[in-house]
Amino acid sequence: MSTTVYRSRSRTLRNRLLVAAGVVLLIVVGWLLGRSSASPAPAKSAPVVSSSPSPSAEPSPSAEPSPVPTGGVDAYQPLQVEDAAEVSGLEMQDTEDEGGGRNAGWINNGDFLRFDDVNFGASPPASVNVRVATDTDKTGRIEIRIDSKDSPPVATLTTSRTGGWQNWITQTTDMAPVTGLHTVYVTFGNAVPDDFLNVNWLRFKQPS
Ligand SMILES: [Ca+2]
Repeated sequence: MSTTVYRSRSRTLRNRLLVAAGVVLLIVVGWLLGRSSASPAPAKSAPVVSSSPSPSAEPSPSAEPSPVPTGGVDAYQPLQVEDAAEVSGLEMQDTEDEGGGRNAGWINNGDFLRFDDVNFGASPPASVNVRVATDTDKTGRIEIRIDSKDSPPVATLTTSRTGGWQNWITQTTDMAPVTGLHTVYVTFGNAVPDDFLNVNWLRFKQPS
């Protein structure tokens, strides 16, 4: 009696499990069918790979010669102080120098000028000219620095009286080699706080 009951119960349980498994199977099949019809066929949507050559056929970038930077401001034309991208501590005034324009005046210790994108080209300058005037007995320094106003100077000039604040002379000094595009800082130094210099322009010179 009890054996029959157990068989009967186990058969009922097995039938229920079969029905449940069938339902699950139907759900899974239905989901798979819906998924395959909703998603685009990968083969049709795959992008066409271009007929570009294999990477090994392309020239290696390191094999190319480094190009000379183009653009910017020509280092071998006068850089007028009035065209500086930044001036610090000094003021501009109309100049009495030949060619007219403006000059920087009231220059004292710690003042500077900044010129952006100065192009020295592929071969470096040998020297730099700076157009100056001063009427003080106190000497001072003009220093040319590259890319940072705190970098070591590539050129240094010492200034002394020219005979008047509008008596202009061109001073020249040799400089360390610089090529390519750079920010140029012109910094001014003096042992005393007094104004010591006027500057009209500067120009880099290639070897003659
Ligand atoms: Ca000028």
